[in-house]
Amino acid sequence: MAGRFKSTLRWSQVTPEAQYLDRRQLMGGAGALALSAAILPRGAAAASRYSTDAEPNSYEDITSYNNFYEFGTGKGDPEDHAGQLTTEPWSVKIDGLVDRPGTYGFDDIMAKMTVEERIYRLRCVEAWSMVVPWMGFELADLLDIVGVKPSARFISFETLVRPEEMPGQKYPVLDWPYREGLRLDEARHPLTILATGLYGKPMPNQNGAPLRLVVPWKYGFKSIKSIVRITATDSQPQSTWNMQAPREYGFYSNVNPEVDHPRWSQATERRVGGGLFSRRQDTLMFNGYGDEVASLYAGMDLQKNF
Ligand SMILES: Nc1nc2c(c(=O)[nH]1)N[C@H]1C(S)=C(S)[C@@H](COP(=O)(O)O)O[C@H]1N2
Ligand SMILES: [Mo]
Repeated sequence: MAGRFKSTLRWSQVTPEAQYLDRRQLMGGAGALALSAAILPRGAAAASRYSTDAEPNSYEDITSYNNFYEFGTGKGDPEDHAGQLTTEPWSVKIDGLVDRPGTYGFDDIMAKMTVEERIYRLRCVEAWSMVVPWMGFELADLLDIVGVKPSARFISFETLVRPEEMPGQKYPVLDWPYREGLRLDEARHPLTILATGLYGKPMPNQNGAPLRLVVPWKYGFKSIKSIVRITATDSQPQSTWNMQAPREYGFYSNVNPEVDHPRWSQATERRVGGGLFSRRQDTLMFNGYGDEVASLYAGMDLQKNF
């Protein structure tokens, strides 16, 4: 049986998720393990459960149409300028309410993590979207390694500040460093990953090398790039776009077709690369991840907590 499948095949192409779960339940522990080990590398089998089977955008689309204001505000600026960013060596300072604070080398982190493919929808607050085959690991796995103290309620993130290599940082377009934050339960959710690559390759600089957050049910700006600091805190952290325009960008920023941006509708989106005459698509609540994440917001007024 093994020979029928290429090792690069994604689980989502082999069998739908429901069938996969059924089969696992039917076969029970040992049998299920043998099956997945036989036909797929470890990572690919694990990737399946959370990946969409929507067609990914091309590598070209994903690496040439970017938001990364550290390199300029144009969609082509990151591709033009991010090549000059030095990403080796790279380290991440992990501090705040953690048991093992410290400066962790990127390679040391990678040595402990299992990287897998996650094909996620990405919905920018500007009302365009893509489908990206990320490589990465669950943020929760890293949080477990450093040990988050019980008093922590939020995780905050910061991007590198290096104006010599990030020409956009020579101007006060945003209040550098770019900052983002999540509630601890959002940070620990299995859909939340630290991405280290895409299309099976290391992360292109314009997409946030070497390490960027991906939170697929939130607007794209929450998915902070080129992270150098992760902090566990007991109070809601500042976040860049929320500081910039609090009426327009909330702390939560969950994708929500029913809460319009003050200056445009969020009901529909344009899939990048769809061609000039392609129709706009309906935007889905929580970007289509409601089954997985709606419970995180039970009882909350999402019009107020936008
Ligand atoms: N540091 C940093 N992270 C960032 C941004 C940015 O300007 N700076 N832009 C955000 C926005 S608005 C989006 S839509 C996504 C885009 O990710 P992509 O270019 O990989 O598609 O990155 C997010 N992360
Ligand atoms: Mo965005």
